[in-house]
Amino acid sequence: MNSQKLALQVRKDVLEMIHRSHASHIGSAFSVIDILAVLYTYILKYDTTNFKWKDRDRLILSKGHAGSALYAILAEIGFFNKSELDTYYMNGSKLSGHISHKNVPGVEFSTGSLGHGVCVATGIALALKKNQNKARVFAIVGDGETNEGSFWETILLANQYNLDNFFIIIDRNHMQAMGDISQVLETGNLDEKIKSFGWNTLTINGNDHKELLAAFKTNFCNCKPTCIIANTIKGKGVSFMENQLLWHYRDPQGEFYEKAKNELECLDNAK
Ligand SMILES: Cc1ncc(C[n+]2csc(CCOP(=O)(O)OP(=O)(O)O)c2C)c(N)n1
Repeated sequence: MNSQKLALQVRKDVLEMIHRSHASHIGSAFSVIDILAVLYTYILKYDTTNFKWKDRDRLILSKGHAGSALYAILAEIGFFNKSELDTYYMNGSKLSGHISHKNVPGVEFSTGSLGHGVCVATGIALALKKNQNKARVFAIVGDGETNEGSFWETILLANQYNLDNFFIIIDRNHMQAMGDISQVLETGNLDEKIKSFGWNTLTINGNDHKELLAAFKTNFCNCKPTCIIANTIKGKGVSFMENQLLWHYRDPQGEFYEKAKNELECLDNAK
């Protein structure tokens, strides 16, 4: 399956998961799906039959509230049975609302408390380097998440240790839970700021698969970590959810669910 097809299928899966369970964060999940689809289709080294393969690339979804997107990708590519997705956010399910690695093959680390996952990812990248393991580490953070002080500690540390095996992707949809980033806590020019800490930086359209692929394949050859600032649209893929804060928490029911489902079907038929 190519990354476009995977992304569309995952949007459909996530819509069903969140509709069924009355969970939140559909806008956050739709924002990051293209990034995940390109990574899992073309970039990451993994083995679905041996999740703990020591040379695998590691992906940590630091914005763990968008876990539905990662669960759906992992099921689609065969880490576990797709029927598990039906249990998402239900009592007794392994698939909790904020992502969990407990008994879920393919998930490296449980996240949800913003600013934590990216720090753990830094530690893993440092350990891999010390062990001369060539695997790479990818951490996906939200732009609201960059408000956390721990994010900036990571930016300092990864530069100091020349973690050229470490990649941060900022899902920059310009919104967080309570409003626009500019109104809650402005982050300013992330590209310039992070570059000034010694990192390689790239700013791209994070919903465009070609741009994502080119960014992931860029080789800077300078022993420095890389941050990709991926400009995205929160709620991407469903017209009435795009850039609408309401869909950070609201779950699609009734006519909203039907309309979202139809729009995704139309996208499928247009291919
Ligand atoms: C430490 C911490 N504080 C607050 C929250 C509550 N919270 C959940 S999602 C969210 C907004 C995150 O915004 P962003 O990182 O931009 O991700 P987006 O959903 O926009 O993709 C907040 C504040 C949290 N999960 N963790």
